[in-house]
Amino acid sequence: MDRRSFIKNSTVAVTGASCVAGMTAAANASLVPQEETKSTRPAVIATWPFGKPACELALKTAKSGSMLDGIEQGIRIVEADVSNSTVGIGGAPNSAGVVELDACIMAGPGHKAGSVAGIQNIVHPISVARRVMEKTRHVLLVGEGAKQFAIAQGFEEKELTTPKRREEWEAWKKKKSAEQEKINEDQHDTIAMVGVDAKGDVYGGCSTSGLSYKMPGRVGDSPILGSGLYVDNSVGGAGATGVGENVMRFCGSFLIVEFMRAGMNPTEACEKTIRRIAEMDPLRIDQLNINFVAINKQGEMGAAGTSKGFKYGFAKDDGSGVEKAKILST
Ligand code: SD4
Repeated sequence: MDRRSFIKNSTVAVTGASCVAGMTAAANASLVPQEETKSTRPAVIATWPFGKPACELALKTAKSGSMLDGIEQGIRIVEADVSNSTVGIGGAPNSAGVVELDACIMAGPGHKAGSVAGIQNIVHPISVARRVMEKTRHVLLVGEGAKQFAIAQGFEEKELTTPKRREEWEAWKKKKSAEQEKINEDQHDTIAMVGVDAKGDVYGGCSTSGLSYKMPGRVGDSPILGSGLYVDNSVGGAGATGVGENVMRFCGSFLIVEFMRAGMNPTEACEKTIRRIAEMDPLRIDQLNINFVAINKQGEMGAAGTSKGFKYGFAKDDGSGVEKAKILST
């Protein structure tokens, strides 16, 4: 059986089966003849069109150095862009007018990870997450502790709420009524990026200011491993953007990686995960606001989402670009 029919058959076997059956298929993952897949490594994929320049830099950095550096450097471009209202400096503040950032990074080799949540006044939370991974024996630092760690590591403190965002927040506060007090769920654009290097090692990172005007202290899926990002060096990686509450209750990125382990290609695994979430959640699929990107160890990439207009950026040896993701509405 060639790999294509093998995967098709595996997919049919998993589709419609219970989680337990899915995990049994996952346990049989070693049966997937992965060496038959044409490798397209190195390759990088990231959420949203702003992911394209980030992926281009990641690929270039990976080719001359390491994919881990590439992921960090790529995400830093987006964090530093003040015109981007959803990541890093210039990100939308919480309901109290304060920018609180979340980020995480994962390295496939050694299954290492670092993460920060609700960090204030630091422009590059992805780099702080990397320091947590490399310089501490912990995985996740939050709030003031994360900020103090960053300062001790030499990061500069900076005001992250730009005058434009302050103006928008003031306008939001003025007109907020009971109805409008709910968080703005349309304003969401996290960067989640996963890449595989020429050797087949998998890395990923994720960075966001979270949902705009969120409650102070609210943390979404982005810094939570298995939710906003997950990497398994024997399979691949996945990342999320959208309403974190609808991802983190289901370990969305972890589930995608498990479906890839069971033989699905990245797009099929993203789609299957969204359908699994939709089966369990009372919201309709088109109300979930969840979007995923994924890559497997061979460098095949894919994406699926429920937000109209969800796109992703990518870069590989034969070019880079922005593509529309598969959108599920029913
Ligand atoms: C969050 N998932 O904090 C993030 C926000 C986001 O696209 O992805 N926006 O819930």
